Amino acid sequence: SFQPTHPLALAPVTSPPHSVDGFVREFLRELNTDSGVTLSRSTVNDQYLSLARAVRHYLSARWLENTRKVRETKAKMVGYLSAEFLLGRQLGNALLATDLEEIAEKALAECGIDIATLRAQEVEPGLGNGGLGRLAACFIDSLATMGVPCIGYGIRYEYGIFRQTFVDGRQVEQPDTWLTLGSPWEFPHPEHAVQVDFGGHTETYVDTDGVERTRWVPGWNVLGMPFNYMVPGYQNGQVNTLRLWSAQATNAFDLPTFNSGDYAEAVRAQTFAENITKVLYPEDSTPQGKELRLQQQYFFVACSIRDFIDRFILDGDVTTLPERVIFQLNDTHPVIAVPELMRVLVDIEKLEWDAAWEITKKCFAYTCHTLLPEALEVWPTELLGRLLPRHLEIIYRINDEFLAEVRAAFPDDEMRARRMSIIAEYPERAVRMAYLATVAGAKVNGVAELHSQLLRDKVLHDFSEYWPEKFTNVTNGVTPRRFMRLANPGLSQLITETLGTGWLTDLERLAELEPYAEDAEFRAAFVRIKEANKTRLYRLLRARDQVALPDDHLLDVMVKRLHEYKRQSLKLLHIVSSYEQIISGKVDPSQVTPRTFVFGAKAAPGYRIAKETIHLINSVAAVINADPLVKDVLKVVFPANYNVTLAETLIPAADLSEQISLAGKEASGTGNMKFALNGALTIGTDDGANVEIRQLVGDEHFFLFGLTEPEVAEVQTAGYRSHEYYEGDPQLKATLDLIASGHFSGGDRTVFEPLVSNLLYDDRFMALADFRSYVEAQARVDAYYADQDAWARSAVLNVARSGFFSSDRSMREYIARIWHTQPLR
Ligand code: GPK
Repeated sequence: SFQPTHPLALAPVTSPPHSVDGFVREFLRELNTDSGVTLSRSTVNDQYLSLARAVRHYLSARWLENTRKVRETKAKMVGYLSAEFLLGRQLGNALLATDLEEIAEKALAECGIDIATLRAQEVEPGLGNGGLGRLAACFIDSLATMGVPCIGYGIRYEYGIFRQTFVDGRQVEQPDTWLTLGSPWEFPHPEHAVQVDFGGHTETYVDTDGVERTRWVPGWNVLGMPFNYMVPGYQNGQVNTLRLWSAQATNAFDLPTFNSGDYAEAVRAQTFAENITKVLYPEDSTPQGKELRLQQQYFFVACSIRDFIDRFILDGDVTTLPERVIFQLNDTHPVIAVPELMRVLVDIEKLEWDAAWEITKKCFAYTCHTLLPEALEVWPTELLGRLLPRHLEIIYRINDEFLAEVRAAFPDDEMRARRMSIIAEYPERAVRMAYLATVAGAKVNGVAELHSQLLRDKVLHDFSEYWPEKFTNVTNGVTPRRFMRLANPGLSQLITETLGTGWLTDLERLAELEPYAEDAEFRAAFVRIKEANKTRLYRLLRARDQVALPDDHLLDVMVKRLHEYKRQSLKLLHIVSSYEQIISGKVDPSQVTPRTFVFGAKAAPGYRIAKETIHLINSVAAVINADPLVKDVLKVVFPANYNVTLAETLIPAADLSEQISLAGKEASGTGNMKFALNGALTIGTDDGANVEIRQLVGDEHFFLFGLTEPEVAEVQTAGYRSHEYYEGDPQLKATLDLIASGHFSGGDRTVFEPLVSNLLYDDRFMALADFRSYVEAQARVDAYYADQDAWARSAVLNVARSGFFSSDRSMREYIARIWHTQPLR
């Protein structure tokens, strides 16, 4: 410990002056001192990095102060454990949080630099696949904005979600090299590295106190290096931390081997260790059960639990953990944290099993994000036992004690005990991670009303019967700072001019816009903003994808991961059907509402049908866009590499939001909320949070179609034969026949045969069953859009009635019903 005497060293850390001059000074100091270049010789990248670091200076003081306060006051924290944080670009958010947007723009202008150029230089950290990872990013933004102490724990993947390119209309994946030009937002802390063990075996021994205990004798280990990121609250001086872990070898190389001249062999262990955090698995909702993925999962939660105890339980009394932290399990990916905490408490801290279990049950809560059976992770005991032998033993014991309870509560119901077992026996013995999380978690929640209901009634039915009070719902939300203020400055300004400030952190205040839906002047201003957002999007797409788009079309957008249950194929059937009706002469093009359809979607690299669907979308786009007959009325564009950055330009421009999953399959959806908040109308099924959006905005302002979840269940029980829908609906038949004919594949009938066959003979997600209802709803869209005034009124009402979908509200519900934490005073 050291003894400073200089007054500056004794004073609290301060922020630089909030002025143009002050900012210029910070920027130039970074450029000259840290980048080591003069302004005149600097590159755009030098300037971007220096700008980012200059903005950071304005957050440091509050960050250090917050961290100190949490330690000192022993405030209870949220530990948000997530394998994914899909952050999006950081610069805009940091400038907004510090209220430096104007100052920085002027300061850079005085240095001869256009800040827009520097903003465009940032490569977004794509450390997530889709909704689940983006939700984590929204949640930590809201917690910081509400001043609730939270530490996000995750993985610093060296390569995030792949960069998507198209070659001949087919998806080709490129590595996401987000770190190569520098990473100005992170603070590495090698001195806080944590050792993580794997493999080996367990053994019992008699401890010094005479008690027989178990110990794990690991086979190998790696180091976890923390990288900290600031999570700034919106203009409130609060800064929380996101800590992402990177794997490193404990021994860089094997010296004897190195000395013997086999250099490659000498560094093999290093390569092996560093593989753990090399790349994000690009499967969304379909885990592949790969050993490296389990290594990733254990790696980051082991680091995080050790880290939390070392840094926040300063007196070493681990029995106080439940007063200091609640670890939220973002899906099953971090659930191995449960046996890990038990191992730490029992084997290392030497607590009795029962005492450790009481603590553990209070420290975790579990959020489920899916209803698809194939998305529920199970780990074969063979694999888990080989990688984490002690953890498997602990899981067995948790399960034994749990099943003993169940058998006591339900004597003579052995089937129930088997159904509820954490260990599945078929098709191989495996650990059901969702069950482990449910048994250990203080609370279990779904992510929208319908989803939570289906969790209770179906996926976790036995558990909800046994512990009804454990189950709760928290409907997802999105951060209005990024998805309104940053993405849609025009609309945000109009709202502020109308309502004054304050709505961005109190989004229910959007309800005050309701009367303005009847105000022609307000509607006109709203429509002008929508048009400007379209122009901005089309300018971007021209530069980015070399496509030119007409600006007088209805803009119809479907952006989300490519997955059969989300039914991009149903959207395609609608487009092809509109096209077919024109080229076959059934409909005159002059009768058609001009539409531009935009898709954005990445497919998991190994997901064949998804990739073929991408190929079909691109092929349909190529044919339609080149056909003079439909030139003024139909356009289809599929910009490659949909990501958070593109979403921020796309969503504010949309007129129509496509939320067309099969009812009962989309847990919540969050894109649906972003569109409504930006004044798009939704065409959607009764699924996920669509249900709540429709209830709030009103049926007249939402285009509902499709089977309901109970109807889906009924049709499935009766036996679904998609072929019958094809036979029974001439329009559907003509549509599928056109695809099958080779019209979109240069006459080659084989190219899309698998897709067509899949729809005709399997169609697991019932696209054909919903086709009729969907095209009818689309006809209602066309008719409604013809009345531009009515449409604008509905769009305004969508904004006014969507305040509920702020992630601030989601966080308030987690706090009240699950976490029981307090804002930092
Ligand atoms: C659900 F199971 C998963 C998954 O692996 N990845 C993922 O993004 C999504 N999700 C759901 O599909 C969405 O409905 C939901 O809004 C989102 O998680 C956030 O809860």
